[in-house]
Amino acid sequence: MGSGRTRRGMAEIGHARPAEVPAGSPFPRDAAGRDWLTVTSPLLPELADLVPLLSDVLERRWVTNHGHYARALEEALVHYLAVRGLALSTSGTVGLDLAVRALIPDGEVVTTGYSFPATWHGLLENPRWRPVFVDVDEGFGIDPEAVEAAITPRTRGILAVHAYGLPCRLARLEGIARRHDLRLVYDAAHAFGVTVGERGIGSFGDASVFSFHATKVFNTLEGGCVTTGSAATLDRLRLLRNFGFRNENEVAAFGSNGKMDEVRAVFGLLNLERVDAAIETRGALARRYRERLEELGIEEIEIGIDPARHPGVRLNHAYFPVSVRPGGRVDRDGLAAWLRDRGIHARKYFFPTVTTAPLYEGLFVPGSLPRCERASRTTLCLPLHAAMTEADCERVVDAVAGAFGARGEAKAA
Ligand code: T4K
Repeated sequence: MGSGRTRRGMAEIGHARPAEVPAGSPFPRDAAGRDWLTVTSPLLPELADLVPLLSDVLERRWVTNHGHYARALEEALVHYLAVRGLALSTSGTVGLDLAVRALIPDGEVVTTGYSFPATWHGLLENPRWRPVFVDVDEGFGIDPEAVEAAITPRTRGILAVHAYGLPCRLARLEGIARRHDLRLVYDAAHAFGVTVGERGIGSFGDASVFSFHATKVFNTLEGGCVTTGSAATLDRLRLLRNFGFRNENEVAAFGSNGKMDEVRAVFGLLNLERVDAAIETRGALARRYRERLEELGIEEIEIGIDPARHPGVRLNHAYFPVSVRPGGRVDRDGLAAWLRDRGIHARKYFFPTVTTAPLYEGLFVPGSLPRCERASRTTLCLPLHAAMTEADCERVVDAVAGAFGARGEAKAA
């Protein structure tokens, strides 16, 4: 009887939809009855492929703490990401915390003012470190010159972000880190699968942190990892993600809990099989966006990523950022609202950021981050994910055209 009630309850939950659908949910339909087109949608395995692996997890009765599937995923990712060492974590945020703790001595950490708050909240919350925010270059990456100018006798590390999966100025940053004896950690949350020449993006710097959140190119629902070329750092990362236990009789560091469970590892292993196809689809859609937007020639819109400017780099097309020039017919917020009214949920990544959120007032010199400020106020990420079709892409382009009175929707009206 008890189990019958449980089954009924689960069926109800399975069919439940929130009475009031939150903004941005994939559930509602637009006025024309079309599904919302969200900025992203998770890569997910087939149920039929999940079932045997999840049954195996249940049978093993080993569901977390470096289990069979977590170890298999670590091994597979070392190979896929072309890195020497890798520690899975429960999220990208926890991965950042582990990497900073493992590598950066107490002091100042020079970082970018243009990112998702997860990049610096750990630094801000812990008095051991003080983030020093510097501006981005003409792309979206931290400006190496600004990094060098911000170095003081108290500086201990650099925390750079491969925003939208675009590699930072790697050689310049490595040179600065070497010259000033600083640890270099990359927030590679967006950069899964990116390669530079023969090298995986996670092989640069002292460590790189990836996010495996559902919204990323590759996901384990929630999750992440830290990659490093140093055996000593890997050992430290493993210690820190397991409460500091070296073995059951020895606790050797003030660690916390950053372990990935077996269910998520299973999702990861299955998604890994599909991620190259997903990146290819994303790439084709990004090319189509580019072609169609260039055809439209809307002077207020600048496409954020130009693959031609990254020779030798395999991009992952994690995002499709466009910059909307202020003072034109429609600004960024106007375009976001226009698209939203048409069932398209583009996102203002990264808004708010350091310069655009009152929370961070007093943490940087006002006026010192003009490019961050501009990027945060003008950038909009259009929907881009592997479940999209070319027709979805056209729908977005038509809506953008309509917003600026260009072809497409406006012409059709
Ligand atoms: N560093 C950087 C540079 C980052 O961007 C992030 C995270 C991190 C570090 C930290 O990594 P994690 O600790 O998260 O592993 C999302 C993600 O939650 C966040 O991971 C990500 N960056 C950030 C850029 O985006 P929100 O608040 O925009 O997510 P949300 O819930 O609005 O989802 C966005 C869209 O995705 C929805 O409109 C629909 C779609 N979606 C989302 C979920 C969760 C789905 O279709 N299904 C889903 O299950 O932050």
